[in-house]
Amino acid sequence: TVRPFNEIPGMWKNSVGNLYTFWKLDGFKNIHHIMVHNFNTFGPIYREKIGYYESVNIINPEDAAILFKAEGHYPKRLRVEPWTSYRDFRNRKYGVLLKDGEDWRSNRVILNREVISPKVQGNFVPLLDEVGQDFVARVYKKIQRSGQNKWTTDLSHELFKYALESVSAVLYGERLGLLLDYIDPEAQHFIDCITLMFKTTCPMLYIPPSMLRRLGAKVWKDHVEAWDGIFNQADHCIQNIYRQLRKESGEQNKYPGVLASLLMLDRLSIEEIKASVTELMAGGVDTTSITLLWTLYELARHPDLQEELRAEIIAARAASQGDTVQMLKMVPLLKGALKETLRLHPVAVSLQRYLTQDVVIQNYHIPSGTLVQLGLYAMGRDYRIFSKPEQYLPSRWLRNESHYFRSLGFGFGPRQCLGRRIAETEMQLFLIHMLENFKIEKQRQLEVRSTFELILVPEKPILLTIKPL
Ligand code: HEM
Ligand code: 2DC
Repeated sequence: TVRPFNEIPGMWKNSVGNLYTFWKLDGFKNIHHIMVHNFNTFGPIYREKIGYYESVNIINPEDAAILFKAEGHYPKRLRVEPWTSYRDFRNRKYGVLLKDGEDWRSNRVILNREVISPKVQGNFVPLLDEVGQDFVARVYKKIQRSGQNKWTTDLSHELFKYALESVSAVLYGERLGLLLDYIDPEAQHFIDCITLMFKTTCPMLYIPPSMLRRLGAKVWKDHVEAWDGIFNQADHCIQNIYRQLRKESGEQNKYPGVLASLLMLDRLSIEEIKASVTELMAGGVDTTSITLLWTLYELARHPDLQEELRAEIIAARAASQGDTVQMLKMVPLLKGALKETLRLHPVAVSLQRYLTQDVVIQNYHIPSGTLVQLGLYAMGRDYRIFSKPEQYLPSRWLRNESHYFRSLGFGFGPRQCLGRRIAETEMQLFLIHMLENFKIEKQRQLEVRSTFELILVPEKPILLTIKPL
């Protein structure tokens, strides 16, 4: 017999007390470890209430399948209140990230065609390939300047620039030139604003932003300043393209980029295009750069695997005879490596959906409307779900063990990551170029753990040494 909702284990009765314990445990930074701890204490399902939001947490792939089958036609995830508050405060439109219902769906189907459908990947590859080549050239320069035939550095700042250059190339169809010697202070400011925006979001997940706003709290002011910086820079880029488009019809055969395609298509209002393109530009920086940093870190720790990947890439390069789109179909281990990175170091600590129908999970009845969270970080590290979960083994994704609802780094279904194709292509090309040219090594260093800054990021700088092959 199915057990009632109220019998789900967990600490969901005293939300204020929970918020206090959470805060004492430095929960803002440790939410992923706290979730692992809770699954170990309560088992594969638990209820919780922290501050103003209440949820049911699950960890098993089979339960994830039930969740996503009950997400309905307009899948809705946890609303990031500080992000909607900012837009309401400044009177800006929500983009696809923050919209819900029919408004979300009608925008999303149009964006899908220009951003994530298989037909556009071919347009992105030449642009992203060029950015990858420029990154390699920049690294050679740094190595040369060091005078030691190697370069030891915390690559994160370079990776942020690589990611912004990549996503801008795709969105605007032209290069910003961020990988040149001269650092554009505006681009650097944009990058800093995104990091600040993520950081200042965390405390406001649990304390209503409207309250912090009335109190004149610093965290709200910083958050507004960060989004202002993001929107100003994006507006600037968008205006540029808009003006160009009105002046001339552009070169006929050149792919004009996502923004120009959307403007010419004329199915979304300019304000709607602006809102979503800004979200794409902001969403495309920290996510891919940090995933690449973790991947380089893992490859530095596993030199044999690094060799194996290099061999796969060299063979694919030869077999594809200069057709890069073709080449990307010949690197399964490399794709496995990226999945493996997202298993151990996911960007999103959890995936969430509001149920649109009653379901039974772990023999508990859960009513329609409940917010259910899948603990993505906890799932990736659970030995009941992955064999030898602590080991970085890209080949596990090539073997025929079950992958059923286990590769969820980009989310799932119609509400999954809109930037997924851009992110995957950009990361694959980056690793291809890096491994074709350099060896990645690392200092002797203890394990680097994750810390929660809305997205999960390395708790401390990762120092890598890059040597020419
Ligand atoms: C949504 C992960 C890169 C833009 C999401 C979601 C996840 C995610 C987990 C929520 C999906 C869901 O609820 O099912 C990642 C990871 C990335 C990445 C792991 C890179 C390694 C990007 C990039 C962009 C982007 C490069 C922009 C170019 C977005 C947008 C949404 C989203 C706009 C919201 C989509 C919607 O609500 O319809 N991403 N992302 N992401 N991501 Fe990404
Ligand atoms: C954060 O409890 C923890 O891809 C919360 O590119 C639940 C939650 C809700 C939505 C998630 C968020 C978490 C992490 C960051 C995500 C976001 C949805 C999209 C966003 C996963 C798990 C991200 C990083 C987007 C951001 C685009 C933005 C900068 C314009």
